[in-house]
Amino acid sequence: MIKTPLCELLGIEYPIFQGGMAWIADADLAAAVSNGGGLGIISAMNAGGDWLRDQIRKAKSMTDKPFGVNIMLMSPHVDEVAQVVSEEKVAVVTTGAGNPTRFMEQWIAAGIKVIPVVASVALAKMAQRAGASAVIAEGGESGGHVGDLTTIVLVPQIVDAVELPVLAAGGIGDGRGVAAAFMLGAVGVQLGTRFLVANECNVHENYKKKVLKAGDVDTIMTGKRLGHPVRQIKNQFSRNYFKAEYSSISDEELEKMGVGSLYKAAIEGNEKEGSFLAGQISAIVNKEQPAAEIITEIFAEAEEVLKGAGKWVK
Ligand code: TUI
Repeated sequence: MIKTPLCELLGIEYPIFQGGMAWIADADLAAAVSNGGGLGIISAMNAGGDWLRDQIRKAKSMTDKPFGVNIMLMSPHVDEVAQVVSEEKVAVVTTGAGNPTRFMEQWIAAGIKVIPVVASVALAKMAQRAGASAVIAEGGESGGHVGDLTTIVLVPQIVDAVELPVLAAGGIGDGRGVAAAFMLGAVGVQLGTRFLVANECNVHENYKKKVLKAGDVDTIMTGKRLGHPVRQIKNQFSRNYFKAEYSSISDEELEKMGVGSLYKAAIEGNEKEGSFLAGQISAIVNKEQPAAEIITEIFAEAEEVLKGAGKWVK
């Protein structure tokens, strides 16, 4: 059995979060992960407050276990969804793609545990000062909006920089990854890509197929020119976008190219025009299975790896 301080902090059985994937992580997936003993997370993405409130209430009806909401700080509705999570008193709020400190006092006053996703030591320290309960150190192997540093480099630096529990994210897809994260000083992990192919995940079947089929070099990073680097699976859209970044088109036109592309991927399954955000670990994600089984399988593997971790020590 693997137990860490994160389990006690949140009242969860396994120290694992499901990443808050925009247009993908809804109440069905979050409840399945929480019922499986991890922490399920609903993504507030670019949605409005009413949609989020419905999803939170739906998840509450599907599980008695704690779950979280991920707030994407670049969302045009960020103020509204920040208010909704306070009113609904969700157990945990994770944040991404920005600095959450201006909202943290409000969330903490509502009894919410705030766990920001950070891609740098500076933001981790800021989160600690603002009252975070833990931080998620996410390396650039992950899907979606990514920072510069890799997980293996970022996690130990964040562990050294803060006194909070640290979760590792980015490039983790099985028990070996979990064991490695623990070796770096993390006490928990967050996985997105592996949960994307869970049976309970409502993302379009074509999206799941793309992740299941992807090989080692099948993701690409786009968006650097506009300052929002994003990792996604190579296809017609991402290749064209990548090329456009190095052409003479204006920033405005480039920005326009990306609008609606994640919706096209996640909801419509449009293989050519969609933006299929996924992590580099897609290459080892090869089967669709229930969320609860993903969790038990990963932790059985991690336990084996960790038990054997001393084998080279003579
Ligand atoms: O946020 C994520 N992953 C995401 S957000 C997203 S939606 C989106 N789509 C297109 C473009 C941009 C966003 C899809 N995937 N992960 C957590 C994360 N946060 N990774 C990197 C960061 C980050 C980066 C810069 C956090 C803060 C930051 O700057 C902080 C500051 O000082 O403002």
